[in-house]
Amino acid sequence: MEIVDLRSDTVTQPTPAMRQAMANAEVGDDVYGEDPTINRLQARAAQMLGKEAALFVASGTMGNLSAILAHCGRGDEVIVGDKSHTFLYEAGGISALGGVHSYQVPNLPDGTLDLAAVREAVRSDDVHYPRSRLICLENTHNRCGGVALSVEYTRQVRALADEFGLRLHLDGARLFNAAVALGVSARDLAAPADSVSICLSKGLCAPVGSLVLGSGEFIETARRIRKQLGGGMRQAGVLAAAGLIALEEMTQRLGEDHARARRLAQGLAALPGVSLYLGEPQTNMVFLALEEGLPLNAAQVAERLAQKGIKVGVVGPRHFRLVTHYWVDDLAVERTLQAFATVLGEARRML
Ligand code: TLP
Repeated sequence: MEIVDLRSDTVTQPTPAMRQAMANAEVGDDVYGEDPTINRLQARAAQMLGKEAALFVASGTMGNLSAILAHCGRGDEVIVGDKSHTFLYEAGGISALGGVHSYQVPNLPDGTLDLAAVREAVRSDDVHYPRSRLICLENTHNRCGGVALSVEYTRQVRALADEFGLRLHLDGARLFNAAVALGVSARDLAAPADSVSICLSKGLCAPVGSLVLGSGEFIETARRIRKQLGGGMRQAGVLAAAGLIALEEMTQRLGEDHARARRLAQGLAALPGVSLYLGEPQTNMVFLALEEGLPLNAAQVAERLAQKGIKVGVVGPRHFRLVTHYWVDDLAVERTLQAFATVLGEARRML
């Protein structure tokens, strides 16, 4: 039975073209700065995103961590959304490893932070307080539904950061999805931020890797932090080769994933027993809630779906996340809808 894996776009396998490029990649020791493929990837990413320099890192988590540690010292404070990936899902790395304190501002349903709330979060110069240093945004915003934050909003946050002498970091793990959804360039979305991290291994299908981008000086600091974190890799050009295809080719096709997410959402919303609790998908994520009365919880429904070859993410007692990606085609969408219809039908018959 072929498995449809909708748990995340992180499950994507490298494409045949990537495997070919990996086999043929020219490599060198990247700690010496001598891996030609990594150097090409970093230069190309910097050019695409309009930043001076870029650094190849092992993961999105390492990208955010090395960027935040490059901006902040011990006891400094970063203003983050309370549903941000950095706050929720990075194992507390910024505080555990960097001594960086976080101030969590509630994320609004559209993934933004209320500007007045951010303003209030900025600390005054008082010996009792940590020093506010950085604001972080996430685009697309994962736990707010894969929603895209506009260029205009990002500029407003930049202006606020400038008013208080703060820096701005953008977790752009899925920045290209945001760009496609908004019909703008990833470069324009990244422009207001001092630093941005992007992931190659999610919807873009590379097996491993992310990039941190910013000024030349900032990237030199991030490079040293990457080394401290044990992230100085050697002949990692085999990975960067796939990353180049991710940037050049896979960014062009994300609209297909968004269209399938919409199709999936429409089909699911039409079934009795479930609803789209974060609204219609803007990008490649569908968030679904089970009706209160149903006698099965999300884990039990997921288990029954898995028996039919459909894997979905369970994100709460009655909540699912389904993520479309390169390896989810039209047939996979139809199979998913059928499987949900069957399992929900079974659940209703238990009533
Ligand atoms: N997100 C993963 C899980 O960790 C939740 C997923 O399946 O979506 N920023 C954002 C916005 C992310 O969604 C993720 C991964 C990361 C950073 C971290 O990337 P990795 O997994 O490469 O460390």
